[in-house]
Amino acid sequence: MRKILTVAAMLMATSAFADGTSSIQIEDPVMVKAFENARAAGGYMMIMNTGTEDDLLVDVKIEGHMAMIHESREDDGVMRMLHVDAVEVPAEGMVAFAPGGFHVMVMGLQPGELPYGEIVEATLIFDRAGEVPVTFEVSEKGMMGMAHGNQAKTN
Ligand SMILES: [Cu+2]
Repeated sequence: MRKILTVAAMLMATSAFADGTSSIQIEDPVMVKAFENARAAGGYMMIMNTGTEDDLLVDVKIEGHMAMIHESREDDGVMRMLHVDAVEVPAEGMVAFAPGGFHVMVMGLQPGELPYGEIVEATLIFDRAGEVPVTFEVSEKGMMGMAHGNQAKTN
């Protein structure tokens, strides 16, 4: 009997993450291109975790596009972008996706794809919160896009 109760308790704990009330909130999403026909775009936003447990952003999906999580890092004075497998969003904390740091990278864009003003529906995938939709609007490079000026450099 004790075993059955334990299993039931585990099932209840698991279903708590699938009830549609996500503890993840996204604010100020924007997708920036360095220039109109740029081959890549960078997605920026604030990710807030209002829950009491740490969460992990593990993937990003945009239908019809190749998207991944990148981090810009300065290494001996050279700005590099690295693919990251996961970004921790601490309990009752937040993580900024901003120029010079984390961003959603969309690559392989053809001329005319994702014009300024286009709405891009993306899905962020979290370890605990599951799928969280986010709507980016493609914007012209302003202060927000500065960090992507070096993306064509390999060294
Ligand atoms: Cu990038």
